[in-house]
Amino acid sequence: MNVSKWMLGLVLAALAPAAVQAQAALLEFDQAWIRAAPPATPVMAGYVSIRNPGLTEVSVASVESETFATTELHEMRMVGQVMRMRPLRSLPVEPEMVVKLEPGGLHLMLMQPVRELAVGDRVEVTFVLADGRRQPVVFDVLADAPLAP
Ligand SMILES: [Cu+2]
Repeated sequence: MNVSKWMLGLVLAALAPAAVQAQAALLEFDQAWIRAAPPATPVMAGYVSIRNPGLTEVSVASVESETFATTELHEMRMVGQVMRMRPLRSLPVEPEMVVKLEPGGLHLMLMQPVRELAVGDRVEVTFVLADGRRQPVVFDVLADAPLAP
């Protein structure tokens, strides 16, 4: 074995773990918005379209934001005749799938904003993936849902 082949072997060995990790893609976020609310409203809702461009499932474990005291992922479900919401433990996004957080369904529950938010403001919310990776996403504060692209 000559030196250059030996070097190549070292390089490939070093790359292998990275190649395996690369299978879990980062998520793609689109149409991220928070519904504007009257001043002093204690709870706001955020919506976003989340796409997994990869080949393996990617799961959102939690959401964080410095702009709110508490930030949770919520789902809506019918309990008897009543629509209730409850926190999700995690939000799995299947490969090639889009999960939509939208009014009446999945949403971000954004509690106790630390400052007043008005239409036109932008707020960063970080999505923490199950494997620990963090994806900050900028949300626009809007009066109503943005038009679909
Ligand atoms: Cu909620």
